[in-house]
Amino acid sequence: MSEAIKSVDPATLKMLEKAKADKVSTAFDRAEEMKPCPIGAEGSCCKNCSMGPCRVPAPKKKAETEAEKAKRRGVCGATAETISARNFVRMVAAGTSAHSDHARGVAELFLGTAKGEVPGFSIKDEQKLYQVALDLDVEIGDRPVKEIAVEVGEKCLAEFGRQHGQLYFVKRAPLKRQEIWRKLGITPRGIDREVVELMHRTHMGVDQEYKDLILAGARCSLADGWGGSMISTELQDILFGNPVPIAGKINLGVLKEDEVNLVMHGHEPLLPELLVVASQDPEIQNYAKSKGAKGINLAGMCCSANEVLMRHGIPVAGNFLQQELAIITGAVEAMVVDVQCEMQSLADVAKCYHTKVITTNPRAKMEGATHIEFEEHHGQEVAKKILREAIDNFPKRKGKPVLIPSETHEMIVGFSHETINYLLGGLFRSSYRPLNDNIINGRIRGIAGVVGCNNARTCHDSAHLTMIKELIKNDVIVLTTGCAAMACGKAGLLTPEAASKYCGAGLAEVCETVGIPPVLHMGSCVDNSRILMAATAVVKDGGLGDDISDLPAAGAAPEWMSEKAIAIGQYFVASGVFTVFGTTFPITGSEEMCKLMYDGLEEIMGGKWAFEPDPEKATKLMLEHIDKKRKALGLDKKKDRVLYDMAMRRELDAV
Ligand code: NFS
Repeated sequence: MSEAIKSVDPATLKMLEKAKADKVSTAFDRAEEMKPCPIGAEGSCCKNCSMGPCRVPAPKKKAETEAEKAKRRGVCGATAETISARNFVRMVAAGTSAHSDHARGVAELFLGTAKGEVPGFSIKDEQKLYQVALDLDVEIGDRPVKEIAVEVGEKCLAEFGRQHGQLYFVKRAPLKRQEIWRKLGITPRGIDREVVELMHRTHMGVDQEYKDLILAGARCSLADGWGGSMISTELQDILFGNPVPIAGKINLGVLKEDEVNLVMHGHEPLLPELLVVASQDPEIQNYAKSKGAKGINLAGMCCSANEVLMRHGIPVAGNFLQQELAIITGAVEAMVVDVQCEMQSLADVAKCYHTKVITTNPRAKMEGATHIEFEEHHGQEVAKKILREAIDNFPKRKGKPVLIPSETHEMIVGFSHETINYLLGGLFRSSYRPLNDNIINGRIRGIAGVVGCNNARTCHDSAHLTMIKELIKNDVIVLTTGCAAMACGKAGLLTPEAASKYCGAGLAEVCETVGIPPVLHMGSCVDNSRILMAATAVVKDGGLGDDISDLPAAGAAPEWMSEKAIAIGQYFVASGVFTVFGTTFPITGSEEMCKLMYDGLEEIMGGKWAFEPDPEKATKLMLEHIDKKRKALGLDKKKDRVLYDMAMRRELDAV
């Protein structure tokens, strides 16, 4: 295999060298050794019944006769487009389930906390509790906080099993968007219901109309974006605090040679919150010292990292493709995992070093790992037990070769949509007005949400960085989450200084005036719901149309790999966003599906998909879309720059 560059991150490359020397196999190696199945990659394999798997790959020659096309069917007669749509929406169902099961766990813990039954947790952000209560039609009046919180918890939990009507947060969307969903019959009812219905529809012999399947997939995805993911974000904010800008550090260099290194990997911030507190306990600190360590160093990995980074400034060891590499440093005493994005190989890699992999969630066990279950009623003891396991492991590192790459980068993170509101408008006039004004006057050309995973089949972090640098160079402000956000952190894009270094003159001017980075880290993957809220806030502030689909905005996941990413993409599209995915795309085997997803959807729901593995070309598509929307809003004509005085501002506010 050719010596393609595997990562643009020097720390990653150093660790891959070490892996080679240590004879440890990583995802990078396995991706080289095993080629993906081309039929599966294009979504043309149906294994939903045992008459198959049936394969209906795209025809080799372009023009296919009707007779040839008619032959390209599964045993049951399913067409390529039905198979492709079924596979696609099953990914949406799985992604929605992942985010929503996470949300259910948070809602249960929230309710327990509100009732005072869960030691170690409390309601930290009362302000946000009141805001959320209003959206859930919970009366505030002069009721005690506890009572309000219990009702909020109960109502959120009921959203999963709701059978009729619509999810509460649907009404947060712009009115026009809600109307589109209603007309299409895709307003999400209950979260579990949408997932179950999608699994039913895609069972052998049920829904065989690909457009109908995609609409059902949209409905399910909306139950994620405006349901499960949004519930996670909101309740986590109330429990742990709404993020505000905070400084942090990122990359494998955050691991420390002389301390006990514990990496928190996964997605749910519940146990990590307790680990943060317990690690500061003098008893635990002294225990670490008794074993010869200078202290305890907590670091995050994947989306758990984003959660504790944004709220506590805990350093981040790396993103998805760096999970094995953290262990390969030889410096990690324990890697604590919960759910999602954890490679099964961690247990094998850990065998080559002294690292203990500790699983903590009853839903996610791993052969070869130690299981210490996070039981919320004894959460604090569990956290201490895990820390002691890590500390006990520290002496085993002695005498073994350790190589921690020196790379780390500073960053500013924690831009919730409320924080953006405050930063832009100031404490007394919080508003998105200055953002809208700058989009209208052209200093900012548009908004992009660049999110999602890493993928071992493409150069690690490369597509994220190529795309994001190009966007900010073209005056597009970028909102980011997940592994994309971490790629930006490592490359220095999450600092206010990045504005003068990488941005076009207009965006640089705005960022420098407000004092923000041009790329705003909004959190973990469930926090993509914050992007929906930010987009809605921009619409509601006025001057840029009356729906999300009117905004000069675009979304992308250039290095996606997980089913969650597909669910996110689908709810972006169903919310009116033009969304570009890279790597491969699981519908390319059906021409009809491609026509619908890349084109037809725009007419019915305002948003649409695009697939473009080349990040430069993908960025071009985003810019073209942004310009198309600017033109539709009449913002394409060059306007003189106006410095607003108070009178003009008041006039603007009155509109
Ligand atoms: Ni989200 Fe992808 Fe995983 Fe987080 Fe990273 S891989 S879809 S970004 S860690 S969930």
